[in-house]
Amino acid sequence: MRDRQTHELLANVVAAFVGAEFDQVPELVQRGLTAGLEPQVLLDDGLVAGIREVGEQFRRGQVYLPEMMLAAEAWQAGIDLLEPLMAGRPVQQVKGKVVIGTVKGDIHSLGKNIVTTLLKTAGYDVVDLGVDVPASRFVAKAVETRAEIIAVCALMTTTMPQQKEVIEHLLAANKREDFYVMVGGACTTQEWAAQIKADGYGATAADAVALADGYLNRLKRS
Ligand code: B12
Repeated sequence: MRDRQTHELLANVVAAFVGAEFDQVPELVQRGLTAGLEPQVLLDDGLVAGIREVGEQFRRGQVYLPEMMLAAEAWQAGIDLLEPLMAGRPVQQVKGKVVIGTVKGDIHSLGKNIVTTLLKTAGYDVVDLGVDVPASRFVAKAVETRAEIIAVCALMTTTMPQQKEVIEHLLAANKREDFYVMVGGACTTQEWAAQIKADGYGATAADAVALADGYLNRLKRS
């Protein structure tokens, strides 16, 4: 059970996003850290929950693009406090290589960056291709760097088909069996991943790590 103080603080982070009190976000995150809250809890139940609420307001026409951009800045200010604590552990041995990016036509980067940080913390060598990445580039980079895993982010219904495109490029190059492909991002689902024959779907950055660990274990056994 979470104590009342923790519950209140996390609710305040979400409320700061919803109420467009963006300068309060880093202050509240810092207060949470000082009170001993886990960075992962502040991320999942504070920052992620808050920015998603802003997305909902945007969908309902209650806020406009400039507010979403300010929300993204507030998110970054919060992440800047959390990230050094999350990526603290030096990794002894590299587990495997992941090529990651956000698909063509899509410039959302915040989720991809979190997935990248957590994968790195978990011991993966991550090649981050950035945003607006054409399907062919995912494939070319994975081949070039001899990665085991391709992680494909898409945040919009209009750009989700680009995840399928990555798989089609692999098939066309006769390289589908050479890589595990995992997909994620706000609008994607398990059903979508199954439909496009991806190897996995994750709803959170922690899921991305669990999926990657599963793939690497399978490779070790075969
Ligand atoms: C912040 C934001 C922006 C910022 C982005 C800033 C940046 N540098 O990234 C700005 C303001 C620039 C922006 C622009 C736009 N946006 Co926007 N944006 C958002 C918002 C509010 C939050 C996205 C986000 O960063 N979430 C936080 C992160 C942490 O969550 P996440 O990305 O989902 O990632 C998590 C998981 O999904 C998972 N994950 C992510 N990737 C992967 C990959 C793998 C392999 C795995 C396993 C897991 C995984 O791990 C992450 C951490 O847990 C969303 C709302 C929402 N519900 O997502 C809208 C949203 C995505 N945007 C939307 C739209 C429409 C736009 C614009 C078209 C608006 C416009 N009219 O111009 C433009 C698009 C420009 C473009 N071409 O890409 C819509 C998309 C609607 C749709 N269904 O298609 C949304 C859903 C808002 C809405 N409800 O309408 N946006």
